[in-house]
Amino acid sequence: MFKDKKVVFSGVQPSGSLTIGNYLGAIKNFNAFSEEYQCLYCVVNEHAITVRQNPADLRKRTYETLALYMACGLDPEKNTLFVQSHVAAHAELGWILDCYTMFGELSRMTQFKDKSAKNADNINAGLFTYPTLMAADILLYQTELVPVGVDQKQHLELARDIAERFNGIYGETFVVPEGYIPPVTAKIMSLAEPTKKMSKSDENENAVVRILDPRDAIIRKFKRAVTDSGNEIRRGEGKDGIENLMSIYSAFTGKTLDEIESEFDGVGYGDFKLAVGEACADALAPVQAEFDRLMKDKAYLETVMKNGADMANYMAARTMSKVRRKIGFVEIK
Ligand code: ATP
Ligand code: LTN
Repeated sequence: MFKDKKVVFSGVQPSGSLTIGNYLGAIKNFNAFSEEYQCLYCVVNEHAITVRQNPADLRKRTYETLALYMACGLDPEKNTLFVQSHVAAHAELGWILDCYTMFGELSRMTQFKDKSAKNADNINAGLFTYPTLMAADILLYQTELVPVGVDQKQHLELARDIAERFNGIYGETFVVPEGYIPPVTAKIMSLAEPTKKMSKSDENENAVVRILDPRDAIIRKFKRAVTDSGNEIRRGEGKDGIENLMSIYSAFTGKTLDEIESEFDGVGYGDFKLAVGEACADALAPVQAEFDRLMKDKAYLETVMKNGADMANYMAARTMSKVRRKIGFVEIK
């Protein structure tokens, strides 16, 4: 059925309750590819354990992340939705690619530096090789396009380098993937520190708006968002906080940044923040309702996982047999 379609792959870690950064920077854009491409969207639970996770929470968030994919509009009939640990080939190819990735390359990854600083008591080897597992996720399916937020650009470039290196040694084996980074919402910033990325694992609850936050919490968090000492709703030097709110408002209403500047000409920060909070809460309400409905039916979620895993395993097996043959691993029937 999918034979001639190009492949799109992306993943989200079940490492916390998803934020509007995950939604606007990644998941919301996934829908656009479903007709034209063969899309695989993965819950990357193996990536999540690079930071210590409570087992019960990890299990629960795996269901939740899958349900959120669907609540955000991804139809499991049109997309392959699956869980990383259900396809053993991710870990297998991850190991193989470790052997074609340099220590120096991994040492330069900014996410590794950031996460090592945040988790100083647990700088494990998996945190260091996280990007080779991500390269394996992508290369396993001969992916052409990877929709992600801008924070993943460096990992994506490494995945391309690894693919090219492997192809250079063994001949054409992997498709070299391209990133798709959305124009306005590639990096939603923290509401508390608008020069920092909004991150689902942030300890400050006021810094993050979560897709599942109740309406009053969403509005309250936007009201408290850190801005600047000025009073104009426009882009500019030192206006990171306002610019971030403008991007969020733009994404939820479809208005351009120019339109927003004229709409709020002469309006104070307080009223603008309320408008952003309301637009965000309105847009998320149907997603939340659908999420609640889906979470009541675990059996259905498990059927989706199982079907997704079957399709992903089938596709991964084709790449793996090619890889093993090229490297010189003996295959037995
Ligand atoms: P963590 O805090 O656990 O590191 P995270 O919030 O960074 O998690 P990931 O699961 O690592 O989320 O990312 C899933 C997708 O969401 C990726 O494509 C990532 O680029 C995107 N994304 C994450 N945060 C943002 C953000 N603030 N703005 C835009 N895109 C984002
Ligand atoms: N590293 C990504 C999550 C991720 C991913 C992927 C994204 C793991 N594997 C493959 C795209 C393609 C992150 O967002 N931190």
